[in-house]
Amino acid sequence: MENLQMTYGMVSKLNPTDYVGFTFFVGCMAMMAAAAFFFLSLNQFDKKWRTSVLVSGLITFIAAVHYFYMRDYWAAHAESPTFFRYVDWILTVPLMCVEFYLILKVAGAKPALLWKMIIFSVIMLVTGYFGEAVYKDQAAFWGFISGAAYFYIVYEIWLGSAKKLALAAGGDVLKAHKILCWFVLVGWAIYPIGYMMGTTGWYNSFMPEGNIDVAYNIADAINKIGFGLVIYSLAVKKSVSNA
Ligand SMILES: *C/C=C(C)/C=C/C=C(C)/C=C/C1=C(C)CCCC1(C)C
Repeated sequence: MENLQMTYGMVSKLNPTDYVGFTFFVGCMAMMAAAAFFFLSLNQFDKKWRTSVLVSGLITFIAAVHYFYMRDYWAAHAESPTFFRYVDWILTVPLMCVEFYLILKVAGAKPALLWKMIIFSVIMLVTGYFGEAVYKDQAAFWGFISGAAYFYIVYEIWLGSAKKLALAAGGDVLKAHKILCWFVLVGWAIYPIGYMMGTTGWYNSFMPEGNIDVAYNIADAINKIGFGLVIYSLAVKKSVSNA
């Protein structure tokens, strides 16, 4: 890949056609702005909803810090910052499971549901890391295991016990749950597509080759900030109606 950078002191020079570097830079700013937005909005909510918005702020804040590292790593080495990427995910994806759990708590969600979702998301990420970074020549195999864990999460929230709790809660909670379900089905599906574009496997015959980081960066912006905004607007509605 053509990506020439020279380092002058602390700031690396980015090539004007380095779109990967561009998305890393925009990612830093977007995550940082989103985190500031969520944190600064906290006071306007009822206590019960504050924790949910706080978690949205933590997710985007953790991502912002990792994006600063990933941006620098890319600028310095012109290769995927896979390690930092997965450290970010292993922290933020379980926090997204916490978001699901917190909004369903009003309908009586038990911690067992939370742990089930966290365990499956950790399986999804650890096996994805194996395929992407450790056993690269078995990327298709590890991607398949990871995909199975992903489908279990999709099943759980769309049709399983999480869905039943959302139905029991009804109203704004049910609506927010539905939107979050679409995020997981469509927004999260960008990740396995990026994985297939950037690794070697049977799918290379129909998957266009592409930059894995552009796909992941776009997906992160949609999912982390979008997810947070859904929670934010639920909290706004709930706090206004109780006032
Ligand atoms: C904020 C970060 C998020 C929401 C990350 C989500 C990541 C995934 C849904 C990754 C899924 C993968 C597969 C389903 C198969 C291939 C390997 C992965 C890890 C890219």
